[in-house]
Amino acid sequence: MKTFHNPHHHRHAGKQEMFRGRLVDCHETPARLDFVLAELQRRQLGAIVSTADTDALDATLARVHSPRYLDFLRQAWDDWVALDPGNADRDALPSVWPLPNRHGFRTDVLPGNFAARLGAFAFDSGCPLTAGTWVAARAGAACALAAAHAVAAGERSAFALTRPPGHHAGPDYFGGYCFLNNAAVAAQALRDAGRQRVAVLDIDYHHGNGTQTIFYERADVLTVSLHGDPRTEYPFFLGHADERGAGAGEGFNLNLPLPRGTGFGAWRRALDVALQVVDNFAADALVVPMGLDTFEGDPISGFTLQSDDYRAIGAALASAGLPTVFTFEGGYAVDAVGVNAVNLLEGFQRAS
Ligand code: Q9C
Ligand code: ZN
Repeated sequence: MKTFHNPHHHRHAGKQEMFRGRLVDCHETPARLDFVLAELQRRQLGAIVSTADTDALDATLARVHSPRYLDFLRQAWDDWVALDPGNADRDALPSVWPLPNRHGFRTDVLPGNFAARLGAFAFDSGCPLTAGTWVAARAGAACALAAAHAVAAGERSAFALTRPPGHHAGPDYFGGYCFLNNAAVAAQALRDAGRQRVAVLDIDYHHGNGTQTIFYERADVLTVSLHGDPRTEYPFFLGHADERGAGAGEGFNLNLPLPRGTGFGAWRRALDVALQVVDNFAADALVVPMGLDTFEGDPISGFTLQSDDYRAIGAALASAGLPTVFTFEGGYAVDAVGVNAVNLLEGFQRAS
């Protein structure tokens, strides 16, 4: 399996995230990707290609994110520093929100004040935006695009070693360590390359709210997510079992929330349900937002999967028999994330 690796990923390195009234060190660090890369090299899974080419990216990005969000993100760092020259040494975190859809707060008129604009495009204060965020996120999305193109051209599978992650980023917002939705870019690129029905099967611990929302009213992209129940787990405000899609997309979204503490047996049964739904959809390509934060040792999550379980997950995903793009999402047990990621990919490859 070929890996498309983002050589600019380290330019996104947040210092601290707001958590329950305190600033704590960021969980989503460059070391995460470095561990995966080192393990891929050690186990020789396949060629590793550095990809930052963004020439073809804008057209795909424009199909999954709004123009005003992309404008915002492109300019965000300069606007942050213009707000206060001292900000050059500080990450941007939002501190005021319009509460869309509630209380009449408006988002149709964007404030001139950048701190306010930051809140209009963010849904949490745990996702620092830094000097290198735009460059890193764009190069990451370019990896997702390249992986989709490889699969569209006939490869059985490809791995987009994206960082920052993407599945929480929605049509016009960032949050949950995500800025550009890499999995949505891959799914859209597969559609644009002529695949008629694309399934997204999100196995990160957290609900893939961004991807769900981007495709919620579409019947050509099925979104399925297995995750910690949002009644107790981030992102809290989306990811319930009764969200089934809307309009033309009705019936084309499936959420399988699982309680905190879920182990591999129950998780694996939920995966079988997900795979059956993908099979019924008659997908001709699959995108897997691959979070490894379902691992027992993950510091911010609540499932109890073990390193060997990821091999079995890879094999189960291969049994769908579909051309498959993997994107790298969460996984914060830094010294295990490389082994867990490559176990899954190797499990897939051996079963293919
Ligand atoms: N102190 C992904 O896995 N809140 N994002 C965590 C921990 C946000 C996770 C709070 C978790 C976001 C891609
Ligand atoms: Zn996650």
